[in-house]
Amino acid sequence: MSDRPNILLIMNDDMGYSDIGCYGGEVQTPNLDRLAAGGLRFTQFYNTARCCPTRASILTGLHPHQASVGHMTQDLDEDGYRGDLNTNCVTIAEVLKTAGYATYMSGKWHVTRHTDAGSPKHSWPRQRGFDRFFGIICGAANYWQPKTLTRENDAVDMDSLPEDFFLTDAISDQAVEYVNEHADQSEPFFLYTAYTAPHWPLHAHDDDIARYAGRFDAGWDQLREERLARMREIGLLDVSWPLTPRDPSQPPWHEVPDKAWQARRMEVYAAQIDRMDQGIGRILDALESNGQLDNTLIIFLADNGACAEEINFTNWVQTGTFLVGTTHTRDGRPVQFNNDPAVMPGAEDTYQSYGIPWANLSNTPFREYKHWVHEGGIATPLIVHWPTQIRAQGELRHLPGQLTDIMATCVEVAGAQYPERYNGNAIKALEGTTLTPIFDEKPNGKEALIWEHEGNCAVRRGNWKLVCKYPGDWELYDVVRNRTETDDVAAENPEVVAELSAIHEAWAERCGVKPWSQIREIMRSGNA
Ligand SMILES: [Ca+2]
Repeated sequence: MSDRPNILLIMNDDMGYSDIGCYGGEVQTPNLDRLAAGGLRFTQFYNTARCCPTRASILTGLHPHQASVGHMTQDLDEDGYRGDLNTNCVTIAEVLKTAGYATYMSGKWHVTRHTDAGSPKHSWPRQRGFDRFFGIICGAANYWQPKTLTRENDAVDMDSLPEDFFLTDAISDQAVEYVNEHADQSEPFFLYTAYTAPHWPLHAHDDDIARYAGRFDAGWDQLREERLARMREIGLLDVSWPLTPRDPSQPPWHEVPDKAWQARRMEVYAAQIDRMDQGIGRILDALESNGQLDNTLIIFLADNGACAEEINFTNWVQTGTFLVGTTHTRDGRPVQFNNDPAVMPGAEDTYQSYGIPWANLSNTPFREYKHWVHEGGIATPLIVHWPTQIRAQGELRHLPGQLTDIMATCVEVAGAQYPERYNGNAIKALEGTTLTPIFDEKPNGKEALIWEHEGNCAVRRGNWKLVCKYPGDWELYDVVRNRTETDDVAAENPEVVAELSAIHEAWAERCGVKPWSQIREIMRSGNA
């Protein structure tokens, strides 16, 4: 086996900053905690607020719009918004293949608008650098019968799957199989494992849910305080940063009428993450038994902050505008869609989300959620584990980083060359900055971090973060003094606002970001 490391990139879907155990949460994640204890936890790493843009950015080392996935997977008539990875970018798999890596993917793709089995597959995993693929091409999926389940380039027939098929387990099992199949190969591998958990719907196994029975009965107010205390003790947060207030749309816990249903929502969500962690444990076991655990760079993160969407889309299902999948279980029972307190979520015949109040807990101590670029939308855990190169164990790293840095890091540790041309096409310059200096607690020279999603914009440079919630005004925070964004100092610092907003404007121009009003009009008019 080569001295160059294997790379295992694990990303999950719609999880808050502080859900997992080693970031202060209630969810039992012994395997992620083990990686954290044997490696590093970044406290200020950022995704880009939503599934598709994040996946485009992490795969390519570019900002989402540069890869033509500035919004979701619709063609919105602008180059930055084609909903389909373009040919002026390369994926990590494409680059590492040129350096002799074997490349595998298990999980959710979600960077193409061509999702049907009969549609063009030029931007499917196998055509974008992966030797092997198993997973789903689209987003949000029923865990027992996911849409667009695909092996290599072919649709998987649900009838060919065992009765107890469950997507989280299938993603884990496939990753284990790749690791084991690769064991006698001489080249290193890149394995991208993209879980859909804990994205809605709230689907989990009874025995996993049972482990959390009563764990959330204290309610969101007390649990947010408890998390804050644990996070401060771990050192993730400066003790001077105040906890953000409870989401103003939500009642205090003591006034909540449907406490049993509310608690159950969070129990199922916790069980979804727990199940993923169990699978990660099996992948780590496979690496270990093949003697590959120490020389594998393992990176774990979430694709966006906790999701506050309250599911109520009966009409969408009926009109087919939002294809949540089949309306019946595999054995023919009708699925009860929507967040209905009369229906306890978790089973195959339910389809719910955990909603605003629990997303608010998931993102403790921050405010806002998936979609927005305040800290609750973009702050993610990032665990890095690589014993042969990273001697520090259980330490925290506070320097900031962004998704584009993952490509830069992979290119460096693999000894690969990021190309200027690929398949005859000019490739846009890499935007990321390698994280390896930060592994050794040294600055990596990153100048600014910049975001845009649905008109929500942010720039972070030095102590400052300029951020707006569309269509609102710029807010300015000193993130060293006030990372929880409770003290807006924009009015006192007009020159900083002017300087950072100019940086954002120039970046938007360079990366093909269009005004959200224009993009939204294209979506509304149906001219896409
Ligand atoms: Ca997501």
